[in-house]
Amino acid sequence: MCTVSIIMGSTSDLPVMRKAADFLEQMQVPFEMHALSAHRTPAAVERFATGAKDRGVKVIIAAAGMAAALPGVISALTPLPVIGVPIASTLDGIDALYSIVQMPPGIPTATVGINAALNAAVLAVRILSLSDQEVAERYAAYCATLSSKVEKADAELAAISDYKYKTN
Ligand code: RP5
Repeated sequence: MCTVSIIMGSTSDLPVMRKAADFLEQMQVPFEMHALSAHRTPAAVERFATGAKDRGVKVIIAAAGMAAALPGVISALTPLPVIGVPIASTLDGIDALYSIVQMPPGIPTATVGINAALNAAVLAVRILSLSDQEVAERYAAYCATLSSKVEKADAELAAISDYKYKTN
């Protein structure tokens, strides 16, 4: 059964959205990927969004560029949490960011940074971790690798010794 749906407006979004797929794969979370467009295939978006919960989907990640209506339209059609990823397709992604983030009251869409597909998947995993102990443990192990990375960086900075006034 698929737990996370990754939806994107076009396969031109795929190079960015692979980061979300890669993380879900790493966390061993079943996911599906579909291309749907709020403007080019509105009826298919409605079919997908209204049926997602009954199919067992728990979180939807929706990515789109330009006038990015896709995440908000999906959010309007499902009670599931929807995470929007603004894609830098035009205007450096500012157009997509503004299109996704400013939802009307009552229809929330969580919005990550421009092209921040990894963070969308991490947020999805955090949501799933509330009810899945195995996913929670895999996510905790991932977090530990982030801490180790910064601790290693701190040690490398401490080892720099070619400054007279550097005190650590
Ligand atoms: C959006 O329009 C897509 O999400 C994509 O970011 C952008 C351009 O789509 P293509 O013209 O590359 O299919 O709907």
